[in-house]
Amino acid sequence: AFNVYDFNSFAAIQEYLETAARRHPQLLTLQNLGTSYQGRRMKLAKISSDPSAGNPIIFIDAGIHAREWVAPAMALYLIHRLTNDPDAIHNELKGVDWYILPVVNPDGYEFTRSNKSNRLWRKTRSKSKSSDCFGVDGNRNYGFKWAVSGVSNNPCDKETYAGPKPFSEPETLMVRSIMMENAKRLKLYVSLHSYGQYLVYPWGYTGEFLPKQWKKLDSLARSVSDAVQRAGGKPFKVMSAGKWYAAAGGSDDYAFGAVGVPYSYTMELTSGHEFIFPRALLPTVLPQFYEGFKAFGAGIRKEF
Ligand code: 0X9
Ligand code: ZN
Repeated sequence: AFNVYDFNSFAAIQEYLETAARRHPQLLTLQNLGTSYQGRRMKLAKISSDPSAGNPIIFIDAGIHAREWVAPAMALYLIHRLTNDPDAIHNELKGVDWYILPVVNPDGYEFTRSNKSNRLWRKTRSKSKSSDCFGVDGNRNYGFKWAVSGVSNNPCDKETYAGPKPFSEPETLMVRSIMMENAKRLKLYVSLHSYGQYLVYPWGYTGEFLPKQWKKLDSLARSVSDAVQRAGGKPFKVMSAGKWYAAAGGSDDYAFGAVGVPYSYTMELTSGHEFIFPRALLPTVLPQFYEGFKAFGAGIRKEF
């Protein structure tokens, strides 16, 4: 059964979402997105205290990289807090809608859960047409400056294969649709990952220059990091993604550069544990990270 302080199966996650939507129909609705490559049904959780108000939207996704289990756990914890905290309606949900896609890559996620030797799988599970290999790095598959840096063109590369073309994967296409359908109201996009406790903003495809709005991106990120630190968590390393290392085709650059989302980030929630995040730490770190999301919400509410 689903436990908010555990790494749950995709099936248990789906069941949790259905139950939560039934329990809080005035707050949480699920939008069917279609199916993953292997046929898993994907759902977007929309949390709003006033869906007809046309509020600014914060869109958060997680788990595009299969092995980064703490990311879906955080997305689900966020849903849990936003729908169960009695005061969320007066604070986090006031004037802002939260759209959350907790597992972007469910096929990869289930593959990493299937046995120990698959635990470090990163990519999707689509079959390549030009080879016997499987999977595309979803975070190299988005159609903005696709494949110009930090990618492999080899379908058998286990880490950074960008795919045969932009948006070759049904999973990245779904995220694109969410962004495009909500482009006007979408003010903040955060993609949750797990590596090195970084909070990075565009550009990711190059480290040679920054967007002209970089100071706003930087200062919102610093307010998030400060909030996590105040709650007892480790601070984030804040910079542009490309200053960390240049890699094109990420969802953060797509949201910012192609969709025009004013604030766009990749948030690496490692807390010192990279891919194999100890389950025992979840009750400590998820509430600390949650304070960072409150800071994100406060920043968006203030500006829009
Ligand atoms: O390489 C990635 O996709 C991300 N790091 S991870 O270790 N989780 O794989 C960082 C992505 C940062 N954004 C861009 N480079 N666009
Ligand atoms: Zn990742």
